Amino acid sequence: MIRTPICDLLGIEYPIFQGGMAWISDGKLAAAVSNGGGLGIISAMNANAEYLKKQIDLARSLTDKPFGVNIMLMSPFADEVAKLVAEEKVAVVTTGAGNPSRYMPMWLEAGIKVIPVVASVAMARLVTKAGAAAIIAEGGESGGHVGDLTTMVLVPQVCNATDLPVLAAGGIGDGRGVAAAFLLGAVGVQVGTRFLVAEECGVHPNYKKKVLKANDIATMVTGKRLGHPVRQIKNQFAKEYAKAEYSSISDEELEKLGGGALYRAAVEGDEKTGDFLAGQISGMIHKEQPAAEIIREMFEGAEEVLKGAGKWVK
Ligand code: TUI
Repeated sequence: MIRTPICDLLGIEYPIFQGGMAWISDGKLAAAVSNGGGLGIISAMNANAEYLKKQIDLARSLTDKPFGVNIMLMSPFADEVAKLVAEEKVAVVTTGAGNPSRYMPMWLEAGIKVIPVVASVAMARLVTKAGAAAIIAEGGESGGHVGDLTTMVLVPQVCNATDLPVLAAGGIGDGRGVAAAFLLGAVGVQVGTRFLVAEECGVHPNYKKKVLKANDIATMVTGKRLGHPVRQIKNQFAKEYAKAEYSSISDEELEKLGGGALYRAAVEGDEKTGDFLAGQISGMIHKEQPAAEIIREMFEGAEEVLKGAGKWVK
């Protein structure tokens, strides 16, 4: 059995979070992950408080276990969803794509455990001072909005910079990845892409198919010109967007080109014009499974690897 301080802090069985994926991580998926012993997370994405309230109610109807909400700080509705999670007193709030400091006093006042996703040591230091309960260090192997550093170099540097528990994210898809995260100093992991193909995940079947068919070099990063690099599976949309980034079109036109593309992928399953955000571990995923089975498999695998980890030490 693998148990770490993050299990006791949150009252969960396995030290694993399911990443907040826009248009993908809803109340149903979050509840399935929490029922499987991890921490399920609802994505507040770019939606308003009314949407989020429905998803929180749905999760509460499906599980008695703790779950979290991920707030994407660049969302135009960040203020109203930030207020809602405080009113609802959700167990955990994770944040992404920015600095959560302006909301921290309100969340801490509500007794929420705030666990920001960071992509740099500077942000890890800042959220430590602001009262975070733990930190998720996410490397650029992940899907969606990515930083520059890999998980391999980010996690140990974040561990050196804070006394808080650190979870590793980005590039973790099986037991070997979980074991590696522990060896880098983390006490838990956050996994997005592998839960995308969970049976309980309601994303469009074409999205799952794209991830299941992907190989090691199937993803690419676009969006650097506008300062928001995003990792996704290479397809017509991603290639055309990449080409446009190096053309003479204006930033406004480029922004327009990206609008609605994730919705077209996740909800409509449009393989050509959709934007299929996914991490570099896509090439390691070959089957759809229940969320609880994914968790069990990853931790049984990690246990085996960790038990044999001393074999080169003479
Ligand atoms: O946030 C994510 N993943 C995401 S957000 C998203 S929605 C989106 N769509 C289009 C463009 C941009 C975003 C899709 N996937 N992961 C967590 C994460 N946070 N990765 C990187 C960061 C991050 C970046 C900068 C955290 C803090 C930060 O601080 C900025 C600053 O102020 O220094």
